[in-house]
Amino acid sequence: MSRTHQRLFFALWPGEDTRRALWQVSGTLHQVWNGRRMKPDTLHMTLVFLGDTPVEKVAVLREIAAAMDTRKFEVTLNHASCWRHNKVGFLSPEDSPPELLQLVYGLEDKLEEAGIAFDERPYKPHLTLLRNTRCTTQVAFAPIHWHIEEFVLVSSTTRETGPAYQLIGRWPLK
Ligand code: 2AM
Repeated sequence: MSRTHQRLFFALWPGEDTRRALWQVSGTLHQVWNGRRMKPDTLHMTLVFLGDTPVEKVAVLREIAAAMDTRKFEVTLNHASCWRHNKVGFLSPEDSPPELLQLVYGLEDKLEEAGIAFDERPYKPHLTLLRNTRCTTQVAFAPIHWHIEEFVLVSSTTRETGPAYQLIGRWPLK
């Protein structure tokens, strides 16, 4: 692992109850779609993906995160789908709550002002449950109502067993 850079992203990190519900849906989808299930303790929704970031920028990232004034909100994950190009199977909200977009775009604006690079492709809220999968048919599941009370900064390293995530900061919403 590099000492000068960390692979970072801002994310929503589920609490235990939501994590359990997500794992259950992942099992339901996996039975039909196959593929590889993401481990329950790694499930998350990315807000902004920074990628390899110089470690000296982390202090600025903390300042940016602490200055966000987004209110608590709820995300309803009621849609299950796959992307063809990367074979990812995911849940997403049919409607993105305004607070979610405010948080994402707020972070992006501040990162841009600070000259910190991030993935600038249009934001598509999604929570990956399966990799190497194909959506063969629609699968019914009970929507997950996820109460968002905080967001986190995550450092990602690649292990033989898959990605390992470490939470290096967490900030409560208002
Ligand atoms: P994914 O689940 O769709 O792969 C850690 O890799 C997290 O960052 C995952 O949620 C992953 O999304 C996301 N991610 C990885 N590379 C990314 C990129 N280039 N742009 C946006 N998000 C990315």
